[in-house]
Amino acid sequence: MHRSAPASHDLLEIAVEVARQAAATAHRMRIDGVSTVATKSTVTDVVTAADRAVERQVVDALRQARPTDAVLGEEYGPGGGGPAGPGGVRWIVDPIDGTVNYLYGLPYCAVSLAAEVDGEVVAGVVRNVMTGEEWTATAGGGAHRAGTRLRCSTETDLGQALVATGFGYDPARRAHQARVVAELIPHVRDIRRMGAASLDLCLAAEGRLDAYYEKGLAAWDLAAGGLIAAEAGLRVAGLRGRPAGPDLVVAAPPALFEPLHAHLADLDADGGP
Ligand code: LIP
Repeated sequence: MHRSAPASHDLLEIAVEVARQAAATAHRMRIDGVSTVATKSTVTDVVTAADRAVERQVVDALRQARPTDAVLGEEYGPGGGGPAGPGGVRWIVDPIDGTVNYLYGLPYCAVSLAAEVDGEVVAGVVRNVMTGEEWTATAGGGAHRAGTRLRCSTETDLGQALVATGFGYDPARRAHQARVVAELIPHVRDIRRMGAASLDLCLAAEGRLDAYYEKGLAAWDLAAGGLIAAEAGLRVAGLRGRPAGPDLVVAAPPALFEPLHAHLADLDADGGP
C-alpha cells in the first residue's frame, strides 16, 4: 500500500533539530579531546569515537521522531525500521563529514543529514560542527543559510573559476586524482582541497566556490549537500549523462558545467582505481 509521504518541510524541521544536537555533541567531544578508534578502507581512513557516538545519537533521535523510517549511516550502515518501501522515508547521515579535519582540529567538518522518499532526496541540512554555519534545502523549496536564499556563482569563464575537489583514501586512486588535478589546474583560476564534500557543495551553492568535483563519494557525503547545491542553481551530475554518484560528482553553474565536464571527461576523472 503506497503511503503518502510527509511534507519535506516537516522532514527538514526534524533534520535541523537532530543535526544541531549532533553538532553540539561533536563539538563538545572535540573540546574534550579526540582520538582515532579504528581505521576503515585504508590506514588513513580513520573513524573517531565521536563519529560513532554522533551517529548513534542521530539514529536514536530519528527513531524517536519517526520510528518506522529507514536510516543509512556512514559508520553503522543501514539501520532503523528496515527498507523505506513506497512513500516511506530513508534518512542518510554522515555524522562527521571531514573526519580527518575533525581529528586535526581544522574547522571544516560537518554533520550532514538528508531525508529521501522513493529514492529522491527531499530535504537536507549540513551544519559545520566548529563554526555553526548551517545550510538547508527542500526539493523545490530552494536552499538557504541564515535565512538567505542561496544562489550559485554567475562565473561564465572556467579560467576564472575557483574549483574545489578531493582525494580518496586509497593511494592508487589518489595518484589518479592527482594526475587529473595536475592537468586541470592550468585551465582554472585555482584549486581548493578543503576536505569535506558536504561543505564544498554548500560553499559552491552560495558562490564561495565556483564549482566542485570529486570521485569516490558515498551517498552520505553527497545526499544533503547535493540537494543544497542543486536548489541553489548548480547542475549536479556525473559524466556523459550519468547521475552524480561514486564514479564522479560534478557540481557547477550551467555556464561552467560543459567546459568543466569536457576537461574531466578527457582526463578520465571518473575512471581509474
Ligand atoms: C571525506 C569527504 C571528502 C573526501 C575525503 C573523505 P569523510 O569524507 O567528505 O570530500 O575528499 O576523502 O571521503 O571520510 O570525512 O566522511
